[in-house]
Amino acid sequence: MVNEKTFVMLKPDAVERRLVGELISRLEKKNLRIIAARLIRIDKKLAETHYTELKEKPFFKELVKFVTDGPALAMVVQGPNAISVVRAMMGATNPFNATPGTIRGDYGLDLTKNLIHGSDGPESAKREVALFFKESEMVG
Ligand code: DAT
Ligand code: MG
Repeated sequence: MVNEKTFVMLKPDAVERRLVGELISRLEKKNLRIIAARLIRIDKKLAETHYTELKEKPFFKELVKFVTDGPALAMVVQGPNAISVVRAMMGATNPFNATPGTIRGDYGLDLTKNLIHGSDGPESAKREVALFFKESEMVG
C-alpha cells in the first residue's frame, strides 16, 4: 500500500447542485484526507491543459465549455492507494453505466455532467496536482 496524492475536482454540476458537502463527506468517510482545496473558476487555457490528452476527441470542446461554465472545487486528496480508491468511488465515466454506490452511479445521469474528476494514474496525479496547486498550498 502506497500513500498517494491524487487530484480531485468536484465539477461545476456538483457545485451547482449543492452536492459539494455530500461528495466531500464520502471521501472523508472513506478516511481519505483533503490536504488542499480551492473553489475555482477554471479558465479555457487551464481546462485545455488539464484535459490535453483528450484534445483530439470529438467531445473536447463540449468538455472544456462545461468545466469552465461555473465554479468547481479543486482538491488534493491523500491516503493509501488514493488514486485507485478515488477512481473506484467515482464509478464509470458514463453515469449510465456506473454502479450504484459509486458517486456517478448514485448522482449522475449525464455523460458530460458526471460530477467528479480524479486522476487516472500516478503520472497524471503528479501532473494535475502541480497544475492546480503549489507545494505551499498543501498541508503536510
Ligand atoms: P474520466 O473522467 O472517467 O477519467 P475521461 O478522462 O476519459 O474520463 O474523460 C474526461 C471527461 O470527458 C469525462 O469525465 C466526461 C467526458 N467524456 C468522456 N468520454 C466522453 C464521450 N464519449 N462523450 C462526451 N463526453 C465524454
Ligand atoms: Mg480522466
